[in-house]
Amino acid sequence: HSLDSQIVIVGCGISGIGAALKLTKHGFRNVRILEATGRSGGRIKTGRMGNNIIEIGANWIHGPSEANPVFCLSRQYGLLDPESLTPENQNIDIGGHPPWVPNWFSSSGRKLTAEQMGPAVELFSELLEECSQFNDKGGEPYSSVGEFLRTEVRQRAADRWRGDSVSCQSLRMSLLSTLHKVECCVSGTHTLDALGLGGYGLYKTLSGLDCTFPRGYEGLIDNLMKELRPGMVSYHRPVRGVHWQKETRKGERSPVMVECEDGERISADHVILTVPLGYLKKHHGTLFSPPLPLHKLHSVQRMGFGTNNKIFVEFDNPWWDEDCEVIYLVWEEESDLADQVSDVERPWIKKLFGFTVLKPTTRYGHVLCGWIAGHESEFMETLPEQDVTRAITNLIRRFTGNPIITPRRVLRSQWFHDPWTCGSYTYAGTGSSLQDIQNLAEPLPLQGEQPLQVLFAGEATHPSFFSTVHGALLTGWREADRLISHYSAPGTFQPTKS
Ligand code: 6YU
Repeated sequence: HSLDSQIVIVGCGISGIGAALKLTKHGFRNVRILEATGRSGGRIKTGRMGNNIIEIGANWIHGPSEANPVFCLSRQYGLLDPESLTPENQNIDIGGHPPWVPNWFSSSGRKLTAEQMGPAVELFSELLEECSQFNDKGGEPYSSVGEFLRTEVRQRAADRWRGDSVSCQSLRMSLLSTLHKVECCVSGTHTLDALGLGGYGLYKTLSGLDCTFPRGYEGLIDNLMKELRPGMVSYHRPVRGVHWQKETRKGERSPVMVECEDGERISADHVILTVPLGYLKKHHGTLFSPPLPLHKLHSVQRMGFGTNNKIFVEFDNPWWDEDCEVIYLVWEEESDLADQVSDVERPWIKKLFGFTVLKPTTRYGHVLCGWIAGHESEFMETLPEQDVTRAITNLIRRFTGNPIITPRRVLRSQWFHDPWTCGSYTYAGTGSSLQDIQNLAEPLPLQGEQPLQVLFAGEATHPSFFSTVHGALLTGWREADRLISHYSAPGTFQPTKS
């Protein structure tokens, strides 16, 4: 009977959990999840710093509104603050960039004003908005977001700021360099030169002002896990091989064989693979036999997967304004948007764009979350904790002009060296297009006696919500639906557009 099919899901992140739930609710009896680590949630990971809850991985529900399944589930489980549930909050359309109240500090220890900085912020958001339109318009005047920004910034800044003082113009150029680093964090890339200009507009935002989980993102995972049959997940069970068949003999059962790190071999009719794109990039050569078809492999290579890390810093007293939500650090001598990592002497800490402020203060005390992307972020992961603390302390002393200020505690994430993630999340690399994401999502083999042996879910496979939790969840549901229609109405499966 079709409901007796053996289904193995690799990975117990939100996409794997979503797939398992949908399949078991439909009635499939033999679904199991193999997870490499000792926990569920993957890149949804809530930790502690002292008495505070902190998010090591995913931070916000991006676009919390009716169209967002993560919002709807979290509301159903009672995990959100009342403000995030209001219709007003759901209707705010921020286009991916929340209107946070900023403070700007410069490397000479000065606080900068909105009057000085405002025009640079406006120019940068205007250019990003233009970037997101190339996908619909078609055509890429430049190959990367970085190249487009560099060229346009030079022209427009010279035109617009002609009447302003040289020092003011130069500070604005320095802020543009900081905003470049912000975007590297948002997209999880080393440099905007690696972001495809056409691909940039593939990412779609939903309405709703981004919100957090007062008791931690992992509450969502805990609630979902309670709905799964106990024992369905095997922890500490990394998969090292997926053996599929290009051609099967008629009537042959369980055509896929999953090989675990401990040597165990599990036969299955279908495998849903939810491992991160970073893991696939690194291990596809040994993971698949036969190897991935070339078009699929090329898409794995063209799509980008970079690193974005957080460094949490706790203070006894705030050095930012009471209403401040984000702190930008402006290095005065920096003035271009080029990839500056070629200078090996350049300290890694310069890539940290600044901090977001954990709110409300009544809950968190005075805790900042620093953000750092790219190779410098990957290097930071290799340093002993006290080196990171020292670099952060010196940085804050310099930008505040206060030589004795000392953080109470520092804690950082290390996503690049996480062997089961190998980075943070997906971006559309230069030369990539929607076709690449569709190739990533394409099952193996699509046709033949035994189709749908290996199915692909995970955030990287969502056409417009890659890099997010809601994107990941939707792909888990999509692959479960693919199997459900395979048995109930073969040949009719159409993934929904969103
Ligand atoms: C979101 C946010 N957020 C910050 C940081 C990170 C991510 N995301 P999983 O990896 O969860 O699961 C796979 C499992 O597989 C895992 O458990 C592994 O252990 C296991 N596994 C691997 N190999 C295995 C093997 N061989 N055998 C067995 N098991 C194996 N998303 O919505 N809001 O604020 C953030 C953020 C630091 C690291 C995020 C955020 C991304 C999500 O966390 C992520 O997509 C999902 O959790 C992935 O779930 P999954 O199931 O696919 O994989 C304009 C424009 C630009 C475009 N980009 C824009 C935007 C925004 C992205 N924002 C992110 C921001 C933050 C801060």
